[in-house]
Amino acid sequence: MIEGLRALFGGRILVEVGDITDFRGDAIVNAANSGLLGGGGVDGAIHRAAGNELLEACRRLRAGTLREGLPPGQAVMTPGYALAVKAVIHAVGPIWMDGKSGERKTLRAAYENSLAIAAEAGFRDIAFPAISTGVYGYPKKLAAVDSHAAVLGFLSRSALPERAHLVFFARTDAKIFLDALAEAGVGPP
Ligand code: AR6
Repeated sequence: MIEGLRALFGGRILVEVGDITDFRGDAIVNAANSGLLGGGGVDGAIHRAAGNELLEACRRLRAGTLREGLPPGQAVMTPGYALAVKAVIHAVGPIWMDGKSGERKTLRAAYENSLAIAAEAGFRDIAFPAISTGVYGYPKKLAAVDSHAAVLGFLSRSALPERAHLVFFARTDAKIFLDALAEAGVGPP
């Protein structure tokens, strides 16, 4: 079950808590790595819930158009297979180094390129995990400001997707997100 916590930007950005593999809508975004062949965290959960066909689809991408893998900041779509969504949009976030290695630009690109794929596909509801804030070590408060800016910017320019659902696995992470926006003065208190 995914629980709604807060609606921002007239209900087009929704802050939610739960397991993203439970999402019902058009697509979920995967916080993947460049290899695209699965991993831990949300990537592992998505592959487990989607079934082996997802891994096979990723293998085909690697054997075809993505022989070198998917560079950080980019995104690619596969079907959702056993998930309750039409598609999985695999996005590669930055590995946090020192904050001076283009991480912020790369994180924004990962969100924007995912949204562009969703818009092109005509999707209305798309769910994101907090890309790069797990194993990849991106500071959560900074990720809040950067991901929100990217999503808000894109939705301001595009009617699709209608809604971006930001799904946090931990309630404490959703709170960090909302507090960071309030602190930065970019969201409601
Ligand atoms: N639903 C929603 N969010 C989740 C779920 C879930 N089921 N499981 C974890 N999260 P991470 P990254 C949250 O580490 O930092 C993988 O091995 C988690 O609490 O999954 O982008 C990939 O293969 C955290 O807030 O992704 C890559 O190698 C967020 O998802 C690497 O990790 C992201 O944590 C990517 O690292």
